[in-house]
Amino acid sequence: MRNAPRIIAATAATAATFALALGGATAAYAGHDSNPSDKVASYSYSLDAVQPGTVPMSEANGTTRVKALPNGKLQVTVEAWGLSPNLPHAMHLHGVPGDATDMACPGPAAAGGDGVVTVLDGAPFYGGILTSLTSTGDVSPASALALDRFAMADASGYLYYQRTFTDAAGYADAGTVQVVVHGIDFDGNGMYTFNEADPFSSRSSSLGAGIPLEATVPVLCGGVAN
Ligand SMILES: [Ca+2]
Ligand SMILES: [Cu+2]
Repeated sequence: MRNAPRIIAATAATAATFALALGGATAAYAGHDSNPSDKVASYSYSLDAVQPGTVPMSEANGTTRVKALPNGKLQVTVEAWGLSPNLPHAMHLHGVPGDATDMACPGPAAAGGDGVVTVLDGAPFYGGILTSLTSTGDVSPASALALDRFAMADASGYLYYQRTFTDAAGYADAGTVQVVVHGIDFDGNGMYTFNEADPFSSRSSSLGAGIPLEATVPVLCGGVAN
């Protein structure tokens, strides 16, 4: 059965699994400050490859800007190069809800024995999902894997994303979130699928045996702490 091409669809069950596995960081920021005299806080940083160089198609790079606007809105911009082309890339604000805690990004050493930094390998570094950086619709952790609503890389692997969120989780801690971009088409077949003939594409996501590793594997991460 795993030989059959299976493109990951944005099922609610899959998304819920993803959010749960990452701690389901859904705590509300009910008390955040929307005082109109707040200053704009803007954080720009690089997005760096998290995988060992031996992982195919993983040497991307990028930049991001997280801007907390005084009206309670959060603007997130992501620009990346070298991503797997013509595919959507799940992206999230990761972190720890509540008191500001600056997390970090995993490096290649987090890969462990299997040679790949999986979502769960990275979670102790970047925390759970605070906000799903979708292009339209819901932005909660429940949309973590809603691949039909994430930005696509173009044919050259370039991706541009910008969205302004209202009451996004992460607003209160805009300086402590990590931006994580996921998805690597290891075998270059243009799909996030299982491919038993490929040593990487044959693997399951750390989030579930039915999900291809390709769809969820982190490729880029960045944050103020890094
Ligand atoms: Ca593939
Ligand atoms: Cu993520």
